[in-house]
Amino acid sequence: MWIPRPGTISTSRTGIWLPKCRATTFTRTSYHSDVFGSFSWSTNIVGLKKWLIMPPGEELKLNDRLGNPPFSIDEKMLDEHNVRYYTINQRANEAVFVPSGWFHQVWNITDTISVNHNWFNACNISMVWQNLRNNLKAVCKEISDCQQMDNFEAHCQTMLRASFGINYLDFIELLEFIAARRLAEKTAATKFLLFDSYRMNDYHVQYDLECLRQITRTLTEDPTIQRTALQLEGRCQQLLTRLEF
Ligand SMILES: O=C(O)CCC(=O)C(=O)O
Ligand SMILES: [Fe+2]
Repeated sequence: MWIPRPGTISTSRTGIWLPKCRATTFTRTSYHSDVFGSFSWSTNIVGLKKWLIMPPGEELKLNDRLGNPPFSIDEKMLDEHNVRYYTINQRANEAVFVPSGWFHQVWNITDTISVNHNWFNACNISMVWQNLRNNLKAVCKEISDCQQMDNFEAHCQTMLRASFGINYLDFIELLEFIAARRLAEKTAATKFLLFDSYRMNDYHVQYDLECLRQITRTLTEDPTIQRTALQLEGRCQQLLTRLEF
């Protein structure tokens, strides 16, 4: 169950998992990698969970001939396909960190309550961008028979938002939002308190600004952004100008 925080523009979200469980059939979260290519942590409050988790690239060994991943996995399947993976038995008071792009499946071995949080930041933002690009490619391919229609690219962006959760404009707005905050931290006396008490140090601000510069440069060079009639290139150029002062 996802419980997004209301009223904030955020690069992260928090969920609470309250699964019901019977003695013989374990409830589970089926095989997946996390939304957008985000990081996640998951902490068990009570109960026992079992994880099967694999480093990026290993999941390709399980895809079918059309490149589709299986819905569910088990150890037998992983062994048969020579997948390198880890088994984690997570007890109460233990937390699991899931790096970006690591596919996993999770079983509730007993009744469990756990809290889970997904986020992205300067360390994995390029992964989110790659995922966004790949998902746009997949959408365009899926409706390529409609290429001749008016506003084909705008339709693709609408479908990208519907299937992936964000589209190019949303991504750029997110970068603009974070850039405005980091620039305010750097150039003015504004110091934002994060999580009510944490204040970013100068290195953190500097690092985020450098990553923002790099990713914005990448966006300005992206053929879809240059081509599109959505005026995305202008926005990226403006953002870059602000960042390269
Ligand atoms: O606890 C679960 O059932 C799923 C957790 C998960 O997939 C995650 O934290 O990424
Ligand atoms: Fe997950």
